[in-house]
Amino acid sequence: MRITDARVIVTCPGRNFVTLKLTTEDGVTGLGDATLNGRELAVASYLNDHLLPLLIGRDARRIEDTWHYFYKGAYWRRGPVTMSAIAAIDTALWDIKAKVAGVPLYQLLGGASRDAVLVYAHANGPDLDGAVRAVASSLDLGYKAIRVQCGIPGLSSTYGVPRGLQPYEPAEKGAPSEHRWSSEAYITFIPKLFERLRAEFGDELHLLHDVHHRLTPIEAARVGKSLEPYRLFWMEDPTPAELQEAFRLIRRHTVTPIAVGEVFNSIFDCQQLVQEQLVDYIRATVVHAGGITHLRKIAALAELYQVRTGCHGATDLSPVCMAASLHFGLSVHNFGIQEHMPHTAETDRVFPHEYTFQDGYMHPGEAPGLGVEIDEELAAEYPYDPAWLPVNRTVDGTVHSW
Ligand code: GCO
Ligand code: MG
Repeated sequence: MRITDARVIVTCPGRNFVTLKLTTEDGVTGLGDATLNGRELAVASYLNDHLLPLLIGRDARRIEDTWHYFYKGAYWRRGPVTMSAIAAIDTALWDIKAKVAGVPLYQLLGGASRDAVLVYAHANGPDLDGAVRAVASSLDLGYKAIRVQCGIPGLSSTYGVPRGLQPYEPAEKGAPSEHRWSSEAYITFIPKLFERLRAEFGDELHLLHDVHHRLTPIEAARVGKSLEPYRLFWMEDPTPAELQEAFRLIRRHTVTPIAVGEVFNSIFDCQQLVQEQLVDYIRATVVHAGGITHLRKIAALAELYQVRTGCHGATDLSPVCMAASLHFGLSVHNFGIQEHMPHTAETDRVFPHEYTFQDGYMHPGEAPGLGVEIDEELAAEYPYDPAWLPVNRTVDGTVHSW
């Protein structure tokens, strides 16, 4: 079953997405997400200029071989651009294989390990009252797990908190905006947020929080310790994970569970954190970590150490990635939770899909393959529109992790 056509579709139905569409000689099509927020065209070029000319004519059934052909064949390894491009090919090939078999993809991944996939919502408030209101609305929608971010007194902008009434969307048109940050202000304020939330909503709700790589290891340890009374489901990205042994220090001081991995691209990024049991959830995703094939290997490594999955699922990961994540999450044994930020109506129209949300859980549906398609005519009405993620500086003007 030869691949006869491979096309990269770049579209901006509210935000930019890069999608790979493969077609076989029998006319079967498969989709893969290749979106890398703020660096979209680098992946499009990597696919168009370097991978797709070698993909045409290959046997679409040889998923594992194709993965290694592009990973080892490039000589240059890893990195978000390379791994997102390989992920897109891999996901599209799994889509094709499942469509040909006439089954939803999760059936090829071992079948369902659970009835549905627990997802967490985002609740963002400009202040404590706003955060409480945002959590209440997510509860009304049926969510059982909610990630809460809140404006910090004294800081004019904070990660996760939208400026107006629109849902949070960090990439902005024009030049990157600059945020100001104070770890001191954050560390003092954040326990007050979760104290209030437990007082308002009780113990049953799962509460999550994203530190977004901003603290030093000892600061992160202090935050984890101060949040212990509020029993978080997880504290995400407490410190940048390039320095993996930093997590030993955090672990020595706190039992607040830790989630890391949305910027990881390969199993080698996860290895030390998993093997030393320095994290509880690994957040690598289909699109940025080499596709279904590679993410299953990461999950298998994590399973040995009782580390569970918690795939990244922000709006900059397309509905194609969301569908793939749900098939993965439904089937993998050590699934933990899946992030869910609903896409805009325009995006959902460009990517009609079978997955559904009900009572805090999602299901990928029973359509053969991924259960998501792309309306190419509609996609063409939304041309690429460059946008950048913000840059962060501490209050004295020093560049800091965003
Ligand atoms: C999350 C993430 C996102 C990222 C975004 C960057 O936990 O959902 O941290 O909000 O910032 O995906 O493009
Ligand atoms: Mg995050």
